[in-house]
Amino acid sequence: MKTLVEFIWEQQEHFGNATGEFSRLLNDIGIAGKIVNRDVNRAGLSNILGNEGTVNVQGETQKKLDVIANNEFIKALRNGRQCAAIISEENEDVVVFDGAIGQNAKYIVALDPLDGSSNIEVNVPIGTIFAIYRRKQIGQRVTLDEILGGGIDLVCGGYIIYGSSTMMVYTTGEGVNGFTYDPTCGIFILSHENMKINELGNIYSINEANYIYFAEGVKEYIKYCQEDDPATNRPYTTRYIGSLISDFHRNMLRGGIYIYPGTKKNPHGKLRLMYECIPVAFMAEQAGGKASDGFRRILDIPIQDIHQRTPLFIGSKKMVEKAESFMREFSPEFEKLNP
Ligand code: AHM
Ligand code: MG
Repeated sequence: MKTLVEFIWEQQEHFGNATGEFSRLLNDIGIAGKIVNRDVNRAGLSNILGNEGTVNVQGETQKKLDVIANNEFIKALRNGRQCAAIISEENEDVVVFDGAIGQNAKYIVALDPLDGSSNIEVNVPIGTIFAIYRRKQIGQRVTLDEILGGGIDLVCGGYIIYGSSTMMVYTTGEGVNGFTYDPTCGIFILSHENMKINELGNIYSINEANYIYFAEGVKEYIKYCQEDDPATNRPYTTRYIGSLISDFHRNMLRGGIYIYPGTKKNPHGKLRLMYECIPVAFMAEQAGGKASDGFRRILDIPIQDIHQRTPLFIGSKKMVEKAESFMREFSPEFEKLNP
């Protein structure tokens, strides 16, 4: 039995000259995750369901739990002192920590503290998604120019899923590992080692209510998924939870594709690049899967805005490649709609 903390420290020893700062940072994320897990689990008993009465930078209604989760992560990362700044779905601007931490800490964390929050009241799995970026230069207070001007490198992508069990899953570029939370002793334990996505699955996940707005390429791919062809295991089956982490986690374990496409009205789709798409793309690739905007790797998209959106096609490699081939054939004009 290996705990998350043991695993993090072992990895650090493996990489030799590490100082322990990154390990502490990951550990802080695990601690915040445990606190949010407690809040999510008891939400119906502590009067923290429902709307906060405010909207976030995206113009979306904030749930009380969105705000609570955001505060818990900011608090844990500030106390941990390894993170110079936070980019959050719930904050319009970069949250730069005061004093020496905002200047000298090596890492910046981008996160969606509680993704899929429209599912909170109905007891459907929700999650925290995070990406950790390493600053190329320290000694100066973090600025927006540093972030958008290529001053940071992605070093970790992960999520915590608050589901029938709570899990933390992450990659630092050496495979993907999953840890299940044991609430009886309050620790995350390694349960899913070196996770891999099947090359080809038979589940597709997309919000088909938006069908009329979809690009021809997406419509054609959906038709392809629904065709009868036993040789390729079609028709596939459809599952859509409406909580990216839940849909992605299922596809990690079973194979499949998740699509949140752009439409003519919203060519960039809905999901945010820095703290939703990049972390899951990093994990998908590390698990042998693929993540694209329909034409190019998510991880190759330049970051131009901290709240930038992008279409997302993610999951089993062959399924994503097939969807891309439909986009190229039927909707080539969409390639130019994203920078
Ligand atoms: P959120 O960050 O406001 O919760 O939005 C992101 C979520 C994803 O988790 C989910 O896959 C998607 O939005 C669902 O959107 P829709 O309701 O349009 O299908
Ligand atoms: Mg969210």
